[in-house]
Amino acid sequence: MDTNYYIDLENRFGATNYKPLDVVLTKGEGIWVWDVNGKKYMDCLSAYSAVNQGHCHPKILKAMIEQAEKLTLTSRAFRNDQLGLLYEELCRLTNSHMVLPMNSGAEAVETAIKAVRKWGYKIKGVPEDKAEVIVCEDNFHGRTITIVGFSTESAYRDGFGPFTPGFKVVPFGDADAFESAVGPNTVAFLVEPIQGEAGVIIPPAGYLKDVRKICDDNNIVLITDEIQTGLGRTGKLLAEEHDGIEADVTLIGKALSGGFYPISAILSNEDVLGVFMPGEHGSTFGGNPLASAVALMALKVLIDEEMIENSAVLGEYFKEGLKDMDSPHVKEVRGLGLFIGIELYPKAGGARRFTEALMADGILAKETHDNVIRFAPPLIIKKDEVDWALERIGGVLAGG
Ligand code: IF1
Repeated sequence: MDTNYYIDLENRFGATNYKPLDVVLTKGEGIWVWDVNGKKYMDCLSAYSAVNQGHCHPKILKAMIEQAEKLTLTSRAFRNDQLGLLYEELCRLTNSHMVLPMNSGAEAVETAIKAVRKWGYKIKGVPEDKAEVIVCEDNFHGRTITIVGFSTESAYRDGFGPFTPGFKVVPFGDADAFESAVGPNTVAFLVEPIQGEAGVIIPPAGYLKDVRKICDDNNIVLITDEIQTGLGRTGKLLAEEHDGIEADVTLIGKALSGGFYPISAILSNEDVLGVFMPGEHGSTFGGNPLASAVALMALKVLIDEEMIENSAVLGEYFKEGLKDMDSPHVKEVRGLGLFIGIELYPKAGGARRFTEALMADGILAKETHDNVIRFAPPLIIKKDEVDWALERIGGVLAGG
């Protein structure tokens, strides 16, 4: 069967909410994926950082198969012998006190919003139904009605109202603007350490430190969405470590399973997650033994195989290589670890033609917001593989 057969099937029967590059993948191993014609590509998207450990990591695969043969799902009506082990490991690694497992990133965000609202009423003493959460312009936190309701991107929100009230939007990277927006009923500030979808936007140095202090001074819960930046992507286990701060609530997902399974988690101190009483929140699949066993191994290989250090070292190397490139189109190269964006001048005619040219050359990368090409390969990439990519990216970006 050729590429067009699969594309036609998707076009005939699939909802129209995506416009993927026309490559049909059938196999993945490490940083490489293959299409149905046998052509090999370097994956520089990593499923939006869900496969930080590389495609089909053999140890995660083994853990998944072994657990699938034993027990996959109990629901939380009963206990299982994997979930507690995952809790303990997550708390140890991130210095958290409590964990709540969910499935998707958006569910983790929703859960955190529920938790901080309840915390606001029970602990902070905010009057009923008055809790307010402050978020940032150009945020991306997922696709539920509540989340798109506080998005500032019209494509994500238009036509989906009415929305959940109780959110205030401030510019990203501006701690003063956040402080000015704080009111007596502010319960939380929700922020991405680096805005991914907005175009790999890195806030000014000291931003998270300032935000941390403002939250402390005003008894506000700091929630960091590390669903994309977490688990080694930026060269640290959590991006907050770059700023030497600890959020009160940290959201992780994506690479928590190394791409094998949807699993997310809310990590917090006891104050915040401690507000949930039995029956007040849950999920059929959240915390199931298959997900827990997969996540345990996904975390183990991330650390044992030194992927986080590799992300820091080769991310810097990759970024410097991109900066050294002679291209009339490149306005800025920015990034942290293996989370890198190239912003093009508007006159370059948009990033899509470059991602299409890269695909022809054997590199899968994704444009975001018209003018940014994002490079986020699995964290196991090696130096000679970065060199291989740089050579091709240089060729594509040099063109007229
Ligand atoms: C899609 C973007 C990336 C996220 C952060 C929460 C979520 C995401 C910081 C929700 C999800 C995904 C969603 C995916 C594409 C991708 C994405 F371009 F849309 F913005 F990565 F940059 N917080 N991001 O990045 O997690 O519910 O999807 O598990 O196609 O929507 P989810």
